[in-house]
Amino acid sequence: MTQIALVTGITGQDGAYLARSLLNDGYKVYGAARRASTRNLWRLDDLGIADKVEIVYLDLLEFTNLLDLVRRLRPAEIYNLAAQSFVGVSFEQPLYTSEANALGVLRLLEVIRAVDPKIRFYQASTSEMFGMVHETPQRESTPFHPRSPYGVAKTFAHYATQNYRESWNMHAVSGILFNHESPLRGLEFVTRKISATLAQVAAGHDTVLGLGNIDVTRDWGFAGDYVEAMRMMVAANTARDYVVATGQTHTVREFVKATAQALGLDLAWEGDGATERAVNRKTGKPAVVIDAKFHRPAEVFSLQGDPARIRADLGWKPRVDFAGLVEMMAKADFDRVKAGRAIY
Ligand code: NDP
Ligand code: GDR
Repeated sequence: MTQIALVTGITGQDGAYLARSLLNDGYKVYGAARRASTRNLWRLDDLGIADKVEIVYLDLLEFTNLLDLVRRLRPAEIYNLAAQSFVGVSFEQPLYTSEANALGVLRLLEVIRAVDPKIRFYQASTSEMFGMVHETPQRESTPFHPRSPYGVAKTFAHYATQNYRESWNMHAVSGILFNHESPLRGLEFVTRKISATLAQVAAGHDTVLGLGNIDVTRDWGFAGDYVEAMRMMVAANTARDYVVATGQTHTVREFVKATAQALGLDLAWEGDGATERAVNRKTGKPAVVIDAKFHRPAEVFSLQGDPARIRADLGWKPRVDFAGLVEMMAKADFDRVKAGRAIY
């Protein structure tokens, strides 16, 4: 019998990679999207699966909408990837962020409890819950200390998922995923902003990359690897939460330098703090500057995950390392710029 999966956040980065993985294994995939005024399936187009995913309308704020959908589709698995996922914007829209990222998850859990508690549920938890970290590396037992309305809302959702698992015996699991990136990453996130902007500089465009705090460190992996971890957690015999990370950490500055190198850009760094910048030696023009508007009211300075538990229990490990990720993203954006294709 064909397995049915419902993937919320299908128009996002992870939705596209997860849908492709499920389709490859013969699943019927319903992709849940909010109604938009323009078609926003470019990621599914990029992976060549737009006509294979059946799009349904869903908004995490609409309880009846969720209830009707789950009743009608009766999926065996629900992956909740939908969220207001940009940390920076969550400081400007804390209430909306909480409606979607916290209460939206509770709505889904209630719907599953009412329709069929046997439906397996995946919640997209995040390393942002560790925030101001209490130990390094961070593992499943590390205390949470979120630093943004986004992190606070995701922490509520994480505990709600755990509570439904314990109260109603549901196979409801959270993946505590560290940052994962790809050529399909949204342009406002720092890695993609770097690869897309420096690709334009390398192609001779008159563009400058403005960044906030470039001393912060992140544990960056490849999104295609991380959606496999989601599936393993949903398929596991025991419902358990896992940290998903590479265990390696780099600064934003290192990401910039590695991307420049991958693109053959020769940058000369000068100044420090707010005046630090990198000049393109070929043109003599600044290619990277510090712009205070990208600083956050509270920052998560450093993240490094310990994926030992998921490796031991489920055999998951990342296949793409930092250098491979940087090269993949730089090349994809350079090819897009050279071909005059949309950057999105
Ligand atoms: P994206 O921002 O690329 O995608 C988010 C998706 O959620 C989009 O499809 C968006 O739709 C949808 N969405 C937003 N608000 C609503 C709503 N109210 N109702 C229904 N859908 C909504 O995120 P990613 O793919 O990168 O991340 C997937 C999930 O994983 C998110 O929950 C994110 O918070 C979490 N996460 C991501 C990590 C990462 O490094 N990528 C790490 C840890 C957790 P639209 O296109 O209409 O905006
Ligand atoms: P993050 O990702 O906040 O970790 O959340 P993002 O790429 O936005 O920021 C990473 C770090 O880089 C610093 N930074 C900048 N960030 C952006 N976006 N733009 C800049 O110009 C810039 N300059 C410096 C940030 O301050 C931050 O420290 C992502 C999202 O996918 C979340 O949904 C997810 O939960 C976490 O990763 C894990």
